[in-house]
Amino acid sequence: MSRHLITSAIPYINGIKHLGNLVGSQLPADLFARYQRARGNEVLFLCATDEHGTPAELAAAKAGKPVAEYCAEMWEVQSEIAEGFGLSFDHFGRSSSDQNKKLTQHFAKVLDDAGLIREVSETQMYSHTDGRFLPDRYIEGTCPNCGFDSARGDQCDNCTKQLDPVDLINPHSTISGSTDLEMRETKHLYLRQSAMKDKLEEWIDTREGWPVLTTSIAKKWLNDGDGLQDRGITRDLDWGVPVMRGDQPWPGMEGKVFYVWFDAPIEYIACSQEWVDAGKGSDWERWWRTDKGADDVTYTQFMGKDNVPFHTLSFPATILGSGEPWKLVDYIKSFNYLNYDGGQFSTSRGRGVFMDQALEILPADYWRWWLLANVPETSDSEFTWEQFQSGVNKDLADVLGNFVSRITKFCRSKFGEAVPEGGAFGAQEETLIADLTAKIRAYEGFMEEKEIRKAAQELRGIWVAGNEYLQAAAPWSTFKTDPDLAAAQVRLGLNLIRLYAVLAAPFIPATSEAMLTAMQTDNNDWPDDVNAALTTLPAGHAFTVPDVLFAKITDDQREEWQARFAGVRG
Ligand code: B3M
Ligand code: ZN
Repeated sequence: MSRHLITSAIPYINGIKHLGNLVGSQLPADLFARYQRARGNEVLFLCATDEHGTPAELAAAKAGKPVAEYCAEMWEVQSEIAEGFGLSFDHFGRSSSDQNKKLTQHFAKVLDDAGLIREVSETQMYSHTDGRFLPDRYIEGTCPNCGFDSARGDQCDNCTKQLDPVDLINPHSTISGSTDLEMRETKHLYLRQSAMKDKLEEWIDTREGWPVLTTSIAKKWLNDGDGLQDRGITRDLDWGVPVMRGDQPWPGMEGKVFYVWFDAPIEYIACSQEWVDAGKGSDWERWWRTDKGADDVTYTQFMGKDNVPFHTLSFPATILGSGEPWKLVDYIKSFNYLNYDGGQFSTSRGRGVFMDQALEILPADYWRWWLLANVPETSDSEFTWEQFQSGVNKDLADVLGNFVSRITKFCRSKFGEAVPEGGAFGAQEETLIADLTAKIRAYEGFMEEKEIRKAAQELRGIWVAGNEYLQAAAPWSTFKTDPDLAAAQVRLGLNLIRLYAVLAAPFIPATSEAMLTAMQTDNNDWPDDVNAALTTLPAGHAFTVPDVLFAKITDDQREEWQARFAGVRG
């Protein structure tokens, strides 16, 4: 049994996420967690809301609520939607937790002790109209790197470059729109990433089999211009983790908070403490401290490409720089963007389908399947209603759903609602079993490697193989001449339903449950031996014909949804 620590990038608290966010971190992380659990491994799967910084402050202001209250409410909302999508977090934490505050202040102290923090007196953008400094998202302008005209003060969404507000060309305040800005003196703490460049580079260079997307982004920022830059880790904001040196005040830093990207990844660790404090686990250190048993943990992170610099450079700088035996990530799976119908999904512009809306129109498994099968792994991919309709109708309704319905209904009509007796598997069945064995081993390989599109394709192939067998074996004809053989074929078919439920559970957990319920079994053992797996349900075992597993999406529905989601969210 191996041990897997799995984290998904933690979504900003500022509203309900769209399907592009979902497929870029939480959903693939859930797939991997469910798969590892299904293989009998020990899993700790964590996610949380990212509650600090300008995204939270701006969204709360827009909602006209105190920021703490806004965050508490949105955590409830996000947590409920996550449940709706079957995201199987062991804990869904909050970066504003006390645990995270303490741990963030602790890291600042040990980094300072290690000489990795310096105080910088610098100029920041101050807005006369707003009467305040404008860090990060409070300011927008043109990206000096790529020319994108809505780059934010902390990062360009277009080219992923990490920025400082003063870098922007033609900046304006996002609060008032004012361009009446002045550079004003203020004091901040900087993490001396430059001093850790060689260590980080060596670490990146020795990661084996990492996705090119991950390492290429890391290398780009390691060697950008003058190399890795020091990063300001404090901000002139009210909301956030107060700047403290452990539990001691930090002279000169009164009234300031840590930068959201400093405390957000630390929440991965704090979340495991929240998990324990919520009474769900008993020992977080054996997941995180290599001196307390975490050296045999495999730690995998999932995230969109814009989050990669922070996870390959900034957070490892925190971990390595601390000099303490914290567990470093073993594998970073990163994703490109999912686009929406010829443009970008956009939270700020309300463009695309949001998670709550998706669940209003169809059950989670329809979305899970299509999104994972089309995950933007090697390049950006695109959601169109035509492709969604065709993917769902073909793979889920025609292939999987139809198989289940045909075999259960045929059995009920000829043999009754129990696995039929008599007959033995012949050459045709042996061939199928050999074929399935090869395909299942390939599927396991892709899941292990987190090659999600290939895994989905293999799973689809496994379903197709069952359909082709059924078509060729044709128990409805065999039944007339050799009812014993037909019984064996149907017995195999019913066992295939259980097998499919087990294999597909990481992708479509609710449907998988429905299939096991129909087969009246809770045996979800992984098919290490396919032959044995296909005799799990013995002759005489009762089952029921399930309701239609997947309804086809009609052209009318498609057109209605296309129109409904064409504009911006109101
Ligand atoms: N909240 C960005 C995002 O939601 C950020 C991720 C933090 S991961 C530690 O894409
Ligand atoms: Zn840019």
